[in-house]
Amino acid sequence: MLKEAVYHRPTDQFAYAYDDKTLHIRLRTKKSDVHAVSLLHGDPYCWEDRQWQFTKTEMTKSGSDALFDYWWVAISPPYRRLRYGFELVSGNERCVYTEKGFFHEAPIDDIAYYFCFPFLNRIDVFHAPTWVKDTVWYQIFPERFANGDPSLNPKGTIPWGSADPTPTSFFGGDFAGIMERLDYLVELGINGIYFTPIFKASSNHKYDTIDYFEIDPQFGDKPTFKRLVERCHQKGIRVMLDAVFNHSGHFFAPFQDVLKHGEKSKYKDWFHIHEFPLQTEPLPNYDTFAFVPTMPKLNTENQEVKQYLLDVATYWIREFDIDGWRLDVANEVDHQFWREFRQAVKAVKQDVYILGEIWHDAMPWLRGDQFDAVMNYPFTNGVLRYFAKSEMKASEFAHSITNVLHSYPNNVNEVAFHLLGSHDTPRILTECGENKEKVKLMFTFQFSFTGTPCIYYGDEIGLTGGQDPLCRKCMVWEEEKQDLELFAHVQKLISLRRKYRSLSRGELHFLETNDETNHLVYTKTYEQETVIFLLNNSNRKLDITLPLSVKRKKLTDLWTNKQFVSEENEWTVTLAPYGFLMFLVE
Ligand code: ARE
Repeated sequence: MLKEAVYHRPTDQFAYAYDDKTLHIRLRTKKSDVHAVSLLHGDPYCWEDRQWQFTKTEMTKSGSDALFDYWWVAISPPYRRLRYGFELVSGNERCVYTEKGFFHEAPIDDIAYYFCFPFLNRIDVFHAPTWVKDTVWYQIFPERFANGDPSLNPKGTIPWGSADPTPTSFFGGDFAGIMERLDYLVELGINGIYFTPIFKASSNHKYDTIDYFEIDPQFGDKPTFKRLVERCHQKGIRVMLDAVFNHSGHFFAPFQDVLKHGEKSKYKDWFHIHEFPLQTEPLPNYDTFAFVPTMPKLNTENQEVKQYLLDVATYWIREFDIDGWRLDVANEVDHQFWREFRQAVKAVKQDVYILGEIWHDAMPWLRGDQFDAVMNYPFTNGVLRYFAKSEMKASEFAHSITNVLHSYPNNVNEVAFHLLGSHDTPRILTECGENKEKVKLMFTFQFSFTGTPCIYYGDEIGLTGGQDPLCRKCMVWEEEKQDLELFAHVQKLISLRRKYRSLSRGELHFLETNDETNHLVYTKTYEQETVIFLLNNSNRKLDITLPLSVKRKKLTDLWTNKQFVSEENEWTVTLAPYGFLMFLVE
């Protein structure tokens, strides 16, 4: 047994409260090294004759990645407190792993050896709004979705779709246009919209805020936005806005005041200014987003700034009944601000969704005191590398997904925000070399995955484009230019996800990954429902023999609704190039 690879820490994704009564405990061991793990657990105060009394519960292997196996168990300690260790078996080697190291036998004379989950206090449990589990998001970049009121067009607006976008071009997208197109979203099956920033700002992307309490005039006004949210809610669509609290824009009044009055400005501590007078050459002498002089970083540790931003966050919920906040550059704002942000917005709307933009491991923000979820770009990267760019083999993809799932507690995974692309990444059809069959397979995987998926506007009808700003082309509304077959594919996936909860929930198990044929077989199981997925990520027709586990079962092809009973003998199915099958297994 490679003891150096055995890892547990009584926190984060290794030990957490799944709900108010249940703890999940995980352990990591070297891949294919340990073949049985049991949890030795008991109440910290449960002694008899000066000997600690523990129970032994078998743990289950929940997955493997390239290097490790992952083991887990759910425990509901009667008194909501736990001391525990692990018994590991590898071949004929058996040992006990505790916080104080490895032992041949479980020490029972002192629980100080053992890991401790001191107490399961309800207020510490990660709670996210459950409605997101049934939400399919659609990300709208308002400047490029639909121009419904040309009278609002900013100066220099060019005709809709008349040219590739540049960092400074305007095409006149607005709320009126979005309002006109809501039924298109309902037809697709969308029930959540994530708007990139809509507050008054200078640029076409609005991430350089001038006024956090005003709607940008090119989009409309507050009454129009209020009607838009009401109309969305009437159609069963939730609304999430983009909070740019890491930095403001250059023309944000407090920054303008500092530019004008320098050290005498009453706002000088609203920013991170290194020295006066302010300068932007050769680099800004104040903190900014990236090195962008027109995006001065806000000092969110300053009480006035904090109060101002918390007023912004609660204002748009209280006055316009929005349902969520996506937090821009969330990883560069201090944790204390986010803790107070969560308290403030949840006090106004208990089930508001808090989504952080973090592109890397985000465990420090997902402990229940800050975010409900993050934009799961590690998921995105794995999916793009396997399906779009063929940079990964099937087994590597399974390992990457397993690694993503074991980076967070299961209750975090259940509300995670999954995206294939966004306004910051090239279009998925472009990433797939304009092979729409690859895009369809990517969508199929995305909509079979637990969490809450998001479609970046236009991906469902085959928009193309490279890195920002080319990934922000105007939405195409002429049906003859839309890929309606792709639309229908996405629409059907959404309807299946609505009908079969094992798609939006439940455990994923990879049954087969074949690096020669590049196909995947995996199941999603939720309560009594199991769906098996077979994905052929290759340009060749493929015959696959169904795994033994589906023998003598009734299978319903969810795409065609055909029913099959798998025979005694081997049962083979044929997948088209980039084809897939999904069967309900009964
Ligand atoms: C534009 C160009 C840039 C150019 C910049 C120069 O796209 O290439 O360097 O102008 O001025 C907004 C606009 C962008 C604009 C940017 C700066 O939408 O068009 O850039 O402002 O003016 C990192 C951050 C992540 C951030 C991305 C862009 O971690 O938070 O960079 N995303 C948010 C928004 C953006 C927005 C801003 C931040 C600023 O979603 O739309 O940009 O408010 C790796 C790293 C990530 C990195 C990612 C993308 O994956 O892991 O950390 O994200 O690449 O670069």
